[in-house]
Amino acid sequence: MKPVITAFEESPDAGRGQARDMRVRWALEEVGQPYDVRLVSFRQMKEPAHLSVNPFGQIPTYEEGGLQLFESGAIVLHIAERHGGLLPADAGARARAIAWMFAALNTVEPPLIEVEATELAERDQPWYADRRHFLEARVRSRLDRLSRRLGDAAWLDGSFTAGDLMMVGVLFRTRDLAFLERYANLSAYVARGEARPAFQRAFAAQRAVFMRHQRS
Ligand code: GTB
Repeated sequence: MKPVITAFEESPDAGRGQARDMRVRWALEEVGQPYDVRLVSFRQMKEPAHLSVNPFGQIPTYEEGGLQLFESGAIVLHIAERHGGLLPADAGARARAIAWMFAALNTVEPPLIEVEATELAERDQPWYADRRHFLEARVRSRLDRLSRRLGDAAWLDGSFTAGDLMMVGVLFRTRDLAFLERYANLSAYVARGEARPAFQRAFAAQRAVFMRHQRS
């Protein structure tokens, strides 16, 4: 049975792969699992049918048979556990890969989101410059540590895992914020992720939604 995921009918990112369905698409492409996409409008996301799958009224969601999931991290972990290729067979390495998924979502992504949010919602406030400075310092402290840990390695812990997929998925979104420029190894790491054929297919698929919408 093909899983069905949800994505924005009209993504505000104009097909740049910034919305979180991108990481779910990428995971499905990595494991070779075909999927369908149900596009939802902002109005539909807040209606009972969608809220019954994601109580916060957001995308992405994932449905497969009787299973309904929300949260991109939980969805990617589910995909990685059900298919080969994204989690190592060794129990310790598997646990570490999952730890990197949590690190991406719980330690690296939040300060980045805060920077995006303040830029969007608070830039006219008199205290904006101070707040931005504070938040940028938090992002840099996370990226400094991540950069030091990655060093010259290709991936975070040996071969490519769901931990790298999530970390690249988070860092990929920061390009507009120009944080990666000062970390050559993190820039190369993200570029390695983006060069993967599965990433390319996922990116093309989400972009096709935007292009179709442009034409209609
Ligand atoms: N923790 C959840 C997860 O990981 O799945 C967060 C899900 C989430 O933030 N979903 C967003 C959403 O549905 C889309 S991805 N927002 C609608 C709402 O809350 O009403 C966040 C996002 C949105 C838009 C852009 N963009 O335009 O560049 C980038 C990222």
